[in-house]
Amino acid sequence: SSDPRAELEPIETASRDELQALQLERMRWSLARAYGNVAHYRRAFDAAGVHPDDLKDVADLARFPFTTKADLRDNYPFGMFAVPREQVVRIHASSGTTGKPTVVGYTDKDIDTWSNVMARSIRAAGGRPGDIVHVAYGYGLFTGGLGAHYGAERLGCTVVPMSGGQTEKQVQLIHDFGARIIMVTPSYMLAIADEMKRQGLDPAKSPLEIGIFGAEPWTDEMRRAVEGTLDMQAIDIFGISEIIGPGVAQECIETKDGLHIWEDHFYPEVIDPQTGEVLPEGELGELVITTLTKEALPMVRYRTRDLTRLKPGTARTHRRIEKITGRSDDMLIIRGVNLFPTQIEELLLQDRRLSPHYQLVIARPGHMDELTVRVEPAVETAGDADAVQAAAKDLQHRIKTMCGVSAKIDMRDVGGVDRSMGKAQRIVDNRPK
Ligand code: ADP
Ligand code: K
Repeated sequence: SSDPRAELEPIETASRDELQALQLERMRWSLARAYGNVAHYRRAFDAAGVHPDDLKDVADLARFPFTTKADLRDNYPFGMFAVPREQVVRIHASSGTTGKPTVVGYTDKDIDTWSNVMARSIRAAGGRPGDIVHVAYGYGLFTGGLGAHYGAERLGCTVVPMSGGQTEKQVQLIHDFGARIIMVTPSYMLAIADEMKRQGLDPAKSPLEIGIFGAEPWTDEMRRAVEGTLDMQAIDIFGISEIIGPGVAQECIETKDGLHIWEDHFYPEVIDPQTGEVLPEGELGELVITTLTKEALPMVRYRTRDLTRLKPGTARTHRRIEKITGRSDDMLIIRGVNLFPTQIEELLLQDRRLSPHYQLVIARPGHMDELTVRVEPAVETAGDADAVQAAAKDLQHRIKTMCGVSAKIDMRDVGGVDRSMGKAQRIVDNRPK
């Protein structure tokens, strides 16, 4: 049908009252199972002096303790599971830059739930049964590839399970198969677009109409650049392995303004990261999520460390989170000034002489941290040494005036900034450990 809203699931447009009644019922179930089946939760609830029966209203959730990544590490690998290991049909693990990975598990029903929320997400992004969906998120322990894959299949699409890497082949298959939708990190999309140009193809003429981009922060400037270069819609998807993987929240193609968090499965709160207090809707803070239906790995008030604010729903009544441009872990403090990598991304995309590929290198040659921004010129500018030098100088100046930080610019040749096939590594920390 021509009206995409005609295809919404009833729960997507349920009234707030209906949704909240469902949330309360499911939250009770989830807290009781966490308390009954997971030693960690029993200890934590007891220590906080709360019991699942204390939950009379969804707002009572604020009395329950938070769960953090450290809790998952302490219970590595399977200690947080709420079902016998034999009922776990799938394991994934999130990267974790240091030490042990964070392990997550799914029952058969969890995989079904995940497929459904991912199908709903792809549909909200404009996907339809019959579409060819090219999945360039990595397959494997990372949740991106298989999450996208199961969701696209559930929606009734034709899935191309390409995974990350083999960039030349990505380009070939996108064109030969006529993919309408690509699911990939925004940073790797840029690398694929560069490869199209290298092969003499005009990215705007590619068959792609919709990109479902997530797994890393990206800015509205990046959205405009990608939409312009590839003549496609760039839509944001948010996920986190501990909660389920991709498909926790999704921007819809109708508004492209904030991501609906699928509240029938994931209950959001935004807290003050310092005090832990729940903030009123609309205020900026740390996103905390409680799973309402997960069997294998219930998460109670999981601290995502992602910074955002809650906004009301639209035609879809599920509330939205504002586009996430920073995670507290990625915040640099350079001589007392806070800086998120996406602030640099924004500046780069405002200058046509520069490419959007970048990394922030932190070193401590003496007592103070020093920031070097590693960038490269746009292909069109690379041959003009004076223009490149001028662009570097302007960038340094704008970083100082817009972000308040003094930075050196390390201008590389085209292709000189490391490309990632998945999540971009924006920060290179060379400080002594
Ligand atoms: P990790 O990155 O911790 O190894 P995950 O693969 O589970 O593990 O990644 C989840 C994190 O990725 C989120 O907490 C968030 O920081 C980031 N992320 C995922 N999707 C988005 C998005 N659309 N925008 C910004 N950040 C995102
Ligand atoms: K196109």
